[in-house]
Amino acid sequence: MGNRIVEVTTTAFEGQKPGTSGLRKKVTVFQQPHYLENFVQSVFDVLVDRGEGGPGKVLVVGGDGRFFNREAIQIILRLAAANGYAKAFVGRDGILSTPAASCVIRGRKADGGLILSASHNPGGPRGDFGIKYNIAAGGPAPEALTNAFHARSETIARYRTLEGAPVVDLGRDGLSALGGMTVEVIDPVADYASLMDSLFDMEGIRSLFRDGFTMSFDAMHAVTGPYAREILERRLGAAPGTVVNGVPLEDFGGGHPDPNLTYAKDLADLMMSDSAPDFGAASDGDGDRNMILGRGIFVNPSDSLAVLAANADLIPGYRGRMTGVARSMPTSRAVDRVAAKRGWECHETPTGWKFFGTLLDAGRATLCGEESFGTGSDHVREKDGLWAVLAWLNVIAARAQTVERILFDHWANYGRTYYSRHDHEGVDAGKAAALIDHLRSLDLVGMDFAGAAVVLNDDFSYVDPVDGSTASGQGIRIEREDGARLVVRLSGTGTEGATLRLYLERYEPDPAMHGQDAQEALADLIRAARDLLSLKERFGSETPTVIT
Ligand code: VG1
Ligand code: CO
Repeated sequence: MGNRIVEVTTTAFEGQKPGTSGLRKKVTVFQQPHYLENFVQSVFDVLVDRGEGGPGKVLVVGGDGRFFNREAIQIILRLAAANGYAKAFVGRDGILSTPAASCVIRGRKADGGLILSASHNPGGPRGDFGIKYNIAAGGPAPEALTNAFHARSETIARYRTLEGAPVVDLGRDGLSALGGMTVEVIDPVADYASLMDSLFDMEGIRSLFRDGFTMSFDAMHAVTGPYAREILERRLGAAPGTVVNGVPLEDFGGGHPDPNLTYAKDLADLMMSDSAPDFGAASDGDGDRNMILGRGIFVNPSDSLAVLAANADLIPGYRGRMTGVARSMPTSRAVDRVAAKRGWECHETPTGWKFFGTLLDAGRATLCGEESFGTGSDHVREKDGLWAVLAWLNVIAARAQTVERILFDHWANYGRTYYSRHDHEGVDAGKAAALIDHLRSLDLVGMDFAGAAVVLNDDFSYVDPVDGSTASGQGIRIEREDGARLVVRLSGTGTEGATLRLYLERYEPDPAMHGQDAQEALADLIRAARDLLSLKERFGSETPTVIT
């Protein structure tokens, strides 16, 4: 108490423009005096104008625990108090996974939340930091809002904070006062764990583990450790040690907490070895991504979405209430085939979870997913790593089949969509932009692409069927008459150079052909893509840095 609200004069920083998922920059950028304050005040200014933030409002704050998380939270709390917020819920020790933050915003009826995360980007003093705003529905702010934050950040001249405010003790649950604002430190896991209890056949999964089912969950030294331990080991009875790398570290143990075959290599190797457990899974820095593996088999995220949709009736929280599915444009069309068979709506949105929000709110999508190891549903408004793991466990328990059996059965029913993403990380940003411009200028319709004619070639744009908002320039699509596709876009989450992403897919209806390696099945398309893009000439190498 007795803390004085002060206005601090500041000057605008260039480039405070949120990308695919919030503002992500090097930690050193965020550590500059006024940098974080400017952005947070810009967010609050926009929200106050819209009646969604400031006086009397409730904010949720938490992050993935990476380096600078705690300092950032203290700064944010002081700005929130000085801007008139009535209450802030904060995860203990500043921790909230991204899906848990969404769950808390919704469950505690907050007006929004600030989530501190750069997801799977490396952490530590030389790593990345990030911040994003989620709206009252629990989802990432839509583009109209993030554009407004950016515009405001370009003209900001002052921010409001508390002078002489104490550092809030984030280590203990409970209430304290910060200026006129009440801070409530909450258990970061509890709300989320009870939501999971309400969705899945927990007893069915418990008996699976009781009967000797084995699993390895790699939390990658990131935020899901405490969530996975509580849910998998304590509530579901998975053997102690099921969760590995389960203590969140500020630098993620020096690793790259991205659950794919490259960065979660230890888990992938284990699952392909003779000592593989029945089931393997991993999650990313902020807990919204998932990787699913069976003994000796990797489940492509696009297939994972399709399998979960096809089996949704086996999961109590979804039985009989599937209305639609949605996937990001570069995600394979495996789920479209399930939707077509069941008569559900099927939506194709731009990359980034923010585009699913309106569809989920309107009840027009129940499950959604992205090829980038993101799967989720209308239970929150973020993709949700552990949710996907529990959904798979539920399906495995209900069907009493291995992951491999479930996958091959699915392909036998719906056909298999061979799919792969090739990333070229750290390429020259100017050259990458020039490549996209070049692709935009082409019209390939009618031309041959690796043995079949192109029927569609455009730069994807999207009209939201719920609110009519539009997004253009979302990725180059080259689609053949047989449905095979190449999609090319640039990453919007990196902090250095550019990352070029190539997405390839081809449909194979014949079950006799379902056992191929994806890279081999796509080899012709991959070759044609590299040639069309002149990767070697433009970037010096045509070999991707990451293949998923
Ligand atoms: C990537 C993925 C995208 C995902 C986004 C945020 O974006 O491709 O599907 O929604 O990351 O995920 P981009 O623009 O780099 O391709 V996370 O787990 O980093 O919050
Ligand atoms: Co993430």
